[in-house]
Amino acid sequence: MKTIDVCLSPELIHLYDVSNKTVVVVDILRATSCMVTAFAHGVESIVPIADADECMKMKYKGFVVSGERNGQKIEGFDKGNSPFEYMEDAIKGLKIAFTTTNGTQAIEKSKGARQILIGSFLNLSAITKYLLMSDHNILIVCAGWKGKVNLEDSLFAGALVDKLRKHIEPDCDAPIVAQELYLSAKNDMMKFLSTSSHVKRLNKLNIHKDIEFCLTPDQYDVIPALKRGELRLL
Ligand code: 3SL
Repeated sequence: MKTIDVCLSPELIHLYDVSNKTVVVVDILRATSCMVTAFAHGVESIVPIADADECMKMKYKGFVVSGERNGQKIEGFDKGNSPFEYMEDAIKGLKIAFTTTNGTQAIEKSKGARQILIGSFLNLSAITKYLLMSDHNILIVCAGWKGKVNLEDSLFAGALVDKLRKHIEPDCDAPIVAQELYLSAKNDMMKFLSTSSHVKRLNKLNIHKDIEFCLTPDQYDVIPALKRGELRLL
């Protein structure tokens, strides 16, 4: 039977052998939710970049530069990190260079994996279907917050484990922890997350509707995947 494991923070990734695994990177609030939304609205490709200055340089190569630090759009950048900025018709066909506080760092740290996919509640069923068909063991890498574990990414990990569990064996205890967390939160995830550190942080920026949207399952049937340093539709 295939196995599934959950890396609750990118700081723990050295404990896993990713070379033979499909890695699903998740940053529910809000990086991977934005990426999935952008592809669902016709973006051609996204280059995830860990460093903000490196990302800015991509502007001179014709890329739209997007992202945030500590939740706020970076000065001089074209776009920030709200999914609602990636729903316009004008984004069709764009090439975006993207940097975020945690999400793009988690992608960087996952490099070396057999395959890297971008997950969010918005494409939960699409990811589930794909993983059920694939032959490879799975690792969900939660972006967390600056190396620390967070609730929202752990909840997504639990939701995915819950959907796959009948067909896939947990490799360790983290998938069981995540699934239990999800089962206790699934009926009202907004309420469950109301005391989480990142929701409190984002509420200060007045972006309640982003949080609500990012927790909505199955809005889009797309899976972004990393190929030669850039994300494209699978
Ligand atoms: O950390 C990240 O990658 C971001 O998604 C954080 S924020 O939601 O934009 O604050």
